[in-house]
Formats: sequence, structure tokens, C-alpha cells
Amino acid sequence: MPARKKITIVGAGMVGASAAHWAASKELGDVCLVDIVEGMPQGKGLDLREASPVEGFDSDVVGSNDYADTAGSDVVIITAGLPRKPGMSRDDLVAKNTEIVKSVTEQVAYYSPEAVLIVVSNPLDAMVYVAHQASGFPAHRVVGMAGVLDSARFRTFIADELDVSVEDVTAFVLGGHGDSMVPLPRFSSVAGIPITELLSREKIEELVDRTRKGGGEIVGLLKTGSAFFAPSAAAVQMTESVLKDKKRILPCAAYCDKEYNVGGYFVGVPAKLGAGGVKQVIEFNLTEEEREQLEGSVQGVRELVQTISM
Ligand code: TXD
Repeated sequence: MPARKKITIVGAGMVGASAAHWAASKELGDVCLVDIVEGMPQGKGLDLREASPVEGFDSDVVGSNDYADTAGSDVVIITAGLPRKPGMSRDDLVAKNTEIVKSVTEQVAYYSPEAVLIVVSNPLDAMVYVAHQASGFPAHRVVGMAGVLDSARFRTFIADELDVSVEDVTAFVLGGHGDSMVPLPRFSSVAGIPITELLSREKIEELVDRTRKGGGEIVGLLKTGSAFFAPSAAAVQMTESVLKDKKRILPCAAYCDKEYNVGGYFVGVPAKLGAGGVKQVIEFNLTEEEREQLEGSVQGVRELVQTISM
């Protein structure tokens, strides 16, 4: 009998703890929750484990401050980082989170040399790059979560607008996270019917705009902290596709060199996720307008990555 799969989640904050919840309750594997704060991951891990008899899942959940406990993980989700504090510039945040993501990646890579890394920490497009450099892993075993979240938001808004099941709505986004996201309405559909057939151009623009600002909308409501339910669900969907070798085509920050003329950066593209990570980046012909938007987004990622010193 094969042993259960093992998932490590680094950063037991809002996104990390919710990811542990989704992953354990779906019985994707045993979960190890790691944080730098003493006691907190142990407490959250034990609390979640104590929910298992009620919810009926047989996943072990442990919390730890020691990376030795993460050994032999199949997937590692990295959510560790600091939020931006008052007075902190964007560059300061990049520098601080680079330091954190670099250090946690080196430790998880040492104990789980065969793992697939799914990076969540912000600024996402830069932190995937940092994790790739720090791990020394082949690029296909390092991927960032953003597109699944952005497209889930877009799907939610489309379903609400048309009063249909979210399950029948697919949406397609490319490019960087948030503002520079490139939605592709012609590939976004309801039961296979492109939304361009069902909604006016103005309405689509409105939904796209809300999706671009989706993170900010939640921050504005929460006042402290940022979104965590949907981001963690998105990271766990990627984890499931890897662990079960489902080969789902999901929008992820994947390494692209010749693909879309990116030239060696991680950017949001449709990727086939299965055992061992990104099995393929799916390329297709873009319209002139889409190409320009994607190039603008990719240029933003290049400039961000060039500010990083490791
Ligand atoms: O779409 C996306 N990619 C995102 C990204 C969507 C939502 C959140 N996004 C980013 O994920 C967010 O901007 C943050 O950079 C991360 C985690 O967000 P979360 O809301 O979970 O932040 P928290 O609650 O502050 O949790 C971060 C945890 C916290 O418990 C710290 O103690 C821990 O990270 N931390 C560390 N753990 C281990 N090792 C080190 N060095 C460390 N430093 C901080």
C-alpha cells in the first residue's frame, strides 16, 4: 500500500491555515504546517486535527517550527511573508519577502528535494522567481498561484451576472497578478458558450475591471489582512492536480522562455499540472490586442524581477 501523500504549508497565517483546512478535509494527504512563530502552527494543526472526527477525514495535520518535520513532502505551498506595513515602500516589501521566501525555500528544498513548490507569497511573480533560484529545482517543479484565483473571481462575477451555476462558468486569464492580469473573454464561457455571446462588451469590461481589483475589494472590506479563502482554495486545487496527476489546465505563473516570447520569467499562462509539476505550457495564437496586453504584463514582471537581489 502506498503511504499517503505529504503536503507542507509554510506560513500558518490566514492563507496557510485555510489551505491546510481545504487540503486535509479533501484527504489530499497528510499536512505539515510550518511557521516561524512558536506554538501557533502547532495550535492550528492540532485544532484542525481535532475537527477530523467530526468532518470524517483521515489526514494527519501537524504544526511545527522545525523543517525536519517537512521531510519527504510531495508538494510544498509557500505562503510565508510579511504584509506591507505603514511607511514601508513596495521595494522594502520586495526585499523583505525575498529574504523570507529565499530562506524558507532553501530549508524545504533541503528536506524535500523532489517536491513541487507552489508559491503564494507576494509579490507573486517575483517570489516564484526567488523560490526557483533558491531551490535549485528544475523550473517545471516551481509554480506560482495567481491565475486560478483571478479566474475564480471572474467566474464568480460572470455566474452572478447571468444567474447560472459557477460550475458551468470557465474563465481564462493570462499575465501577471492583479492589475496587469489579461482576461480573455473570447475563451471564457458558460457551458461552452463564449461570454461574448451572452454579455455586452460594456458589461464584460465592468466584470473584468472588478476582477482586476478583486484583491483590493476584499482588503477594503476586511480593513486588516487580505483575501484568504479563495487564494487558499486555488492553491489547493493546484496541489490536487499535481498529487493526483490530473493534468488539469490551470492558469499558473509558470516558467516561460520561448513560450509567448517571455524570455525566462514566470508569468501567468495556461499550464498542464500533473505529477512532477508543470508538464506543458499551452500556447495558442493571440490577437494583436491580447498580445500587446500580455507583453505589457510580462514587461512589468521583468522589471520587478530585475529589482531583486538575492
Ligand atoms: O494571489 C496570490 N498569490 C495571493 C497572495 C493571494 C492572497 C495572499 N497573497 C499573499 O500570500 C500575501 O500578500 C502574503 O504575502 C501571503 C500570505 O498571506 P496571509 O494573508 O496568509 O498572510 P499572514 O496571515 O500574515 O501569514 C503569513 C505568515 C505568518 O503567520 C508569519 O508568521 C509567517 O507567514 N512567516 C514565516 N513563516 C516561516 N518562516 C518565515 N521566515 C516567516 N516569516 C513570516
